[in-house]
Amino acid sequence: MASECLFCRIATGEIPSARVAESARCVAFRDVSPQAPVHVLVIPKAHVSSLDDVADDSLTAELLAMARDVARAEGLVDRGYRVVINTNVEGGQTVFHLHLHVLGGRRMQWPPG
Ligand code: DGP
Repeated sequence: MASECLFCRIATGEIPSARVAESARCVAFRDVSPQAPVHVLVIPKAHVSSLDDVADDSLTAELLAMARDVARAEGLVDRGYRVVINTNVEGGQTVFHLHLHVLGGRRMQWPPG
């Protein structure tokens, strides 16, 4: 764990969050600044800075499966939803601990801003 990393501290529970799912390696919690009626973040518990830093792609698959399961549990599947991974500065990443955004409950726009 990187002790100064916000999402590492959320993963351990040191910083509170509204958790919606958890597995041995991953956790999902509601975004503090929701951009849609449903906005959940899925993260690895271990520190990984960005998608480009994943060393084990079984973790990538587990994160994506948890995002799918969260979308199902939140009732988003029939209407549709979006999963986003902002990566590094031009990708819009502001917290440098890998996270998948699960967004739903409104019509999404394309292209993204
Ligand atoms: P990104 O821009 O892709 O790095 O997204 C970072 C997200 O993290 C952003 O949507 C807001 C969210 N966020 C930042 N700080 C906190 C926090 O302390 N708690 C929670 N639940 N979410 C946070």
